[in-house]
Amino acid sequence: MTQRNSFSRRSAMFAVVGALAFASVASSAQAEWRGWNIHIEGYPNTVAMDSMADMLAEKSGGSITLKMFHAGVLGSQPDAIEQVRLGALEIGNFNLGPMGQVVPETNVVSLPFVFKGMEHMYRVMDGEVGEEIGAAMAAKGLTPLAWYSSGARSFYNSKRPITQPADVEGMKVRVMNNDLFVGMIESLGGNATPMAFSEVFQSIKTGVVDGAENNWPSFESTSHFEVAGFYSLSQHLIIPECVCINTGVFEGLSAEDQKLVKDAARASAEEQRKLWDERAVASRDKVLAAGVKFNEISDKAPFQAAMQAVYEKAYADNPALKPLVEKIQAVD
Ligand code: BDP
Repeated sequence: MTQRNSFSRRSAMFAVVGALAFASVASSAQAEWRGWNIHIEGYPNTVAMDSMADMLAEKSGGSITLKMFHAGVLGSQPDAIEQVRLGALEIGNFNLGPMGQVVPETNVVSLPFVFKGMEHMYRVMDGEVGEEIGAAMAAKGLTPLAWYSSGARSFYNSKRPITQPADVEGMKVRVMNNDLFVGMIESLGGNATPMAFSEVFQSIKTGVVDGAENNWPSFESTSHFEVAGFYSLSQHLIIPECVCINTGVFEGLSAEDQKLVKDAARASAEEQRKLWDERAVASRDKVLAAGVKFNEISDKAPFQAAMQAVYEKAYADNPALKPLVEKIQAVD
């Protein structure tokens, strides 16, 4: 499905989901929430979201229940972001990458090489900048309850190892739905195709695209490694993920329930970050054992230099991003 089709389908859907959202708010004090998650059983996010659902039921004595729908069965990520925003779904585990189209401030974490590493990203998101980004999200209907990890994304493809920007030239690369990522690939001389996560395997297999970029766990859990045998450790993006709740739903809760829900999300994030570290190693081991050709990139400076254009365009589109980047850089 092209992005354009998915957008027009989406507008038709909104009329319906808007009515449903109203009906669910109007119904009763018993909250029965539905949650969206893109990942399969056993993936750190899936396990952690299920834990959150268990905690909610237990701590609320059954007055708040969360039914999780995994593996993207309720739709693509851009659609699900809209559904939570409008209240047709209450909760979602979202990557902040595609959220940039809806909440421009979140684009700051999608800027290539903006974080110094995973620990830096945690410190930034758990601090003042995380609060600021969170406030912008909440104002658009997506209140973040906790931040999950999504590791570092690197390039993989079916053609050749990537060691320098010239290796990306002419390559057809799938990206998440955000213009910023299109610019990122174009700055390296490649051709970017925004596409739903669920379509990537088939698209690499049939040559619609040559490759994509993702962290070890997603490269493995989707079986992309079976059709893209070169993984090059560019680590160009470290994008956090949220557990987000519809702002209206959250604000409709008592202060006590808001705390209960936040606590459950934060406990699930602690679990997710721990599971993440384990899964990253296990996934890497699994794909390497399956024969994936892996290379480190000793000199990332040429990639970073090529990203200047991405920063300049991002600042021109949204001047608010520059002070945010400076705040991120000021965090140790
Ligand atoms: C994974 C993220 C997921 C994204 C996916 C993608 O966890 O939210 O949808 O990448 O590339 O790492 O679409």
